[in-house]
Parts: sequence; structure tokens; C-alpha cells
Amino acid sequence: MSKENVWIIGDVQGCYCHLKKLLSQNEIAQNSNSQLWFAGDIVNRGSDSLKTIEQIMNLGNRATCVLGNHDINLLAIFAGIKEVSKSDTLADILNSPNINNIIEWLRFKPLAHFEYNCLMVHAGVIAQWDIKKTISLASEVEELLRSPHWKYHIKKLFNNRNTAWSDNLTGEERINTIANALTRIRFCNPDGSMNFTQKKSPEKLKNKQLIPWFNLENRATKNNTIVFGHWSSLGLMIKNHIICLDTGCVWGKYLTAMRLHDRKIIQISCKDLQKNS
Ligand SMILES: [Mn+2]
Repeated sequence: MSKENVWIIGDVQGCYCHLKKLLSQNEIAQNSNSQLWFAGDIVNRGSDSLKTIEQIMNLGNRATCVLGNHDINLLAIFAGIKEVSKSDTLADILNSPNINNIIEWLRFKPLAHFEYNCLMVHAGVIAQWDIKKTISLASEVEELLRSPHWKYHIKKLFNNRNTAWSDNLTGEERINTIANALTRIRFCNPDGSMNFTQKKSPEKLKNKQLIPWFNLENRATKNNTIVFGHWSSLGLMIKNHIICLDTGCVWGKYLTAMRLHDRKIIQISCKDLQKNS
């Protein structure tokens, strides 16, 4: 396996037809060794979450997937600790005879993946964390999701109040802060604490006090390549070390794949999903 064969795919959110089209593009399809990395939020909001997750499960060892907030939301609904919300489109999965296999597959996925000198997370990292620490903290949450008592522990992942990191955090506060950063972070306050009120693109933001997590000064991962999704209003962003691949597939924009070694981009238009306003 080598870096040449790795394609990283942004938030699919249940858009099965577009995923199928993306995977059938020559450069991806003709190489049966190609590795497909998914930056999380493979389900929800789109119309075909069941087919999407089953397609990714069928890729077997070719697929590497980190958990996004919507994937964790599915686990929490199945566990009975979260209600289905009006905007959730998870009924096809929840009613599937395959639901137990799907949940068992999903809850063993990591929250951070580091390989070929590239960190993939769904949303981002806290400024104080270096790569080693990020992987180690992610594993604290992964351990709970993989435990036989995961349905009890997953409660700890849902709380907006834990926004600031400290090495001294323990228990639920610690687990919640780690999960919030890896799966939900966008903007931070100048002190580095997370702010969950804004989803806009940085240019459109009136409150210039808020800073995208990747622009915080003294970020310990400044010299590492980080690929993430979660921020569709940011769109495709490819900088030296920071790459956002959430290009708003489910909002009628694009589904994007980037080849890791040369950063070649393939995009599938999702215009057919545009809502008439
Ligand atoms: Mn997300």
C-alpha cells in the first residue's frame, strides 16, 4: 500500500448516487488497490443513508473512516439516548434488518486517523494538541464507544457546555471536550475555547473575534497536514497543511475526493439535490 493510492472523500451524508458516481470515476475505479478515506458524516440529511453506509462497509479493508457528529448521532439514536430530530433522515438505517451489523461496524471506527504523515479528523483539533496527543485523546473516546457499555457511555458525548481544553479535565467533561473538538469544532474564541454558535464561512462572519480553529496562533499541529470535513460553508480549501473537503454535497454543491500524494481533485456535481427556494 502506498500514498499514491489514497483518495480522501469529504462528507457524503447519505448521497449514495453521488458516491457511486465518484467511485466509478476511472482513476479511482481502475485501481482496485486504491484506498478510500472518508472524513466522517457518511450518513444523515441525504436520502440514502442505508445504501451509503452499506456501500462503504462493502469496501472492506479499502475503506478508512473517521466518525463525524452525524455518525455519532446515529449511534446515540440507536442507543436510545437521543430522539430522532425532524431534519434526520436515518429511518432507512434504523428500520433495516441489517441495523445491528451497521451499528457494530460504526462504533468501532476511530475519531482520528494518522497515516502517511496526514491526520484525518471530521472537524478539527484543539490548538494545544500535537499529533501524538490527538491520537491518544481520540482513543479515550474510541475505547468507550467500543466497550460493551457503550450505550451508557455515549451520553457523555452530548453537551455543548464543554468548550475549553485543559490537561486536568477528567471524566465526562474530558470525554465530551475531546469529542466536541474532533467532531464539531469550527470557530474558536481568541482564548482557544470552542464556539458552537456559528457555521458560516469566516468571510461572512460579522463577529471578527471568532477564529477558525486552524488559524489559532501557536497551534501545535501547525506543521502537520490535517484533512477534515464538517464545514460546508468553508467549501474546498487546500492550503499547504490544511485541507477541507466538505463541499456541501447534500446542499446541492459537490462531492469531493482528493488524491493524497499529488492532491488531484475529483468532484461530482450534486446540483440535482439543490432545493428550490
Ligand atoms: Mn459534521
